[in-house]
Amino acid sequence: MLKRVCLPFFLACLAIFPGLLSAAAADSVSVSEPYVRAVPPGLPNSASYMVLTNNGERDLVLKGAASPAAKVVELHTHIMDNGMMKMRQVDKIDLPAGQAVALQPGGYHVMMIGLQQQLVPGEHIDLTLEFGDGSELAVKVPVVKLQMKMTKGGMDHNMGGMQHK
Ligand SMILES: [Cu+2]
Repeated sequence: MLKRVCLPFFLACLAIFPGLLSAAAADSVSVSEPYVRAVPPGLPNSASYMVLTNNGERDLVLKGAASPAAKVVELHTHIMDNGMMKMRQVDKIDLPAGQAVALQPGGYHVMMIGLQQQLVPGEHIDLTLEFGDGSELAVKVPVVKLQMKMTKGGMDHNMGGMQHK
């Protein structure tokens, strides 16, 4: 009895919500305010920032990114260690269902290591976001010149002085 009810119910559900099985993470995530920091010539690294909103019903993860603008692109976060701001690579950035996650200075960022092109304010770079299910989202990221902030005991990693471990 239960089986007879369940199967048609399940099929009916799939018919109504085909997206339950087929929706790619990339289709559920919107990107707002993306930018990548312009850096002076000679500095090898930069970082890009954005707000990622998961408009779907499922929790998703950002697991990586790629760009022709840099040799290596990694997901990073900042942690405070003995009063020093340090960067750490992370495997993924969680994107909870229905929430917006900000990648911003001092927090999560997309690290661009070994720049392959000059980051000129007003121009764009191509960035591809890679999600946990393997789906990808292409983003045009404008290059923006930001004020460098030197703080006591901490240094912005775009100054080029910080080591990656
Ligand atoms: Cu970093």
